Amino acid sequence: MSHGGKHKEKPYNDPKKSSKSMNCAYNVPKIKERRHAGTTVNLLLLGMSGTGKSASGNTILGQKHFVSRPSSKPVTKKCQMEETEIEGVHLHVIDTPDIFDDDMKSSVRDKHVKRCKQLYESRPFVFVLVMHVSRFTDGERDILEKLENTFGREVREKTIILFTRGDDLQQAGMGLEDFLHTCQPDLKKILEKCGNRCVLFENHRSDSAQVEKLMDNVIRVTEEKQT
Ligand SMILES: Nc1nc2c(ncn2[C@@H]2O[C@H](COP(=O)(O)OP(=O)(O)O)[C@@H](O)[C@H]2O)c(=O)[nH]1
Ligand SMILES: [Mg+2]
Repeated sequence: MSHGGKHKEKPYNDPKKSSKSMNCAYNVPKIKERRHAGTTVNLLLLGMSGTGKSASGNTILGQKHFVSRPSSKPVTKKCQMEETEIEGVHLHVIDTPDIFDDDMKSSVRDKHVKRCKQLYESRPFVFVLVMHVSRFTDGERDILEKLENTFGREVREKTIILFTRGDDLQQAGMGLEDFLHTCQPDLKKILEKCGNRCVLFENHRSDSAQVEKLMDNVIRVTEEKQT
């Protein structure tokens, strides 16, 4: 997967449309005026181990910078920041370990949280909550509350949900909208609290439309923040 170079050249008003399966359930208004061109946005990838944070980070970067592999144990052990430029926006992509892992010592968790805060200190920043599209676990039911307790009340205004394994849906003949209409009430609530900002990724594809969809949401969050 390698579309990093392509991103650097792409203008904001790229009229390219994405495939149906990667559509966000709630239409994001196309931002006509890209006020953030030339600025830096910090993207913090958060979520449970194995959901695909590192793989999604690599998809965004268009290069395999983060270690991502199947494992019953957490693979990512510390926060790692990599940079790219997409549609004129300089992105700091920050991969994290699962900071809500019950097996993690609170002193270690505090260290990671401190590091995350340091990394996104320079605003604007956006939280990308990564979830496996076909697995909503008990540990994720109150994940938004945990994030708010950790990073503050503004989390919900700045969070985009990124569902991974888009091909699972496609193989079942479903689009993201179908999935969202039938998903668990607790997941629906999380989405609603986050302004229904969500995207679907398939990290085994180098489809740049999914990254463009994410960028639309990133810009939306950063613009909302400024008003
Ligand atoms: N099929 C498929 N596998 C994925 C996707 N995203 C992640 N994975 C796989 O899930 C496993 C865990 O991913 P990883 O990025 O390490 O998860 P993390 O612990 O959240 O960082 C890896 O084997 C990935 O290849 C996806 O979109 N589709
Ligand atoms: Mg990881």
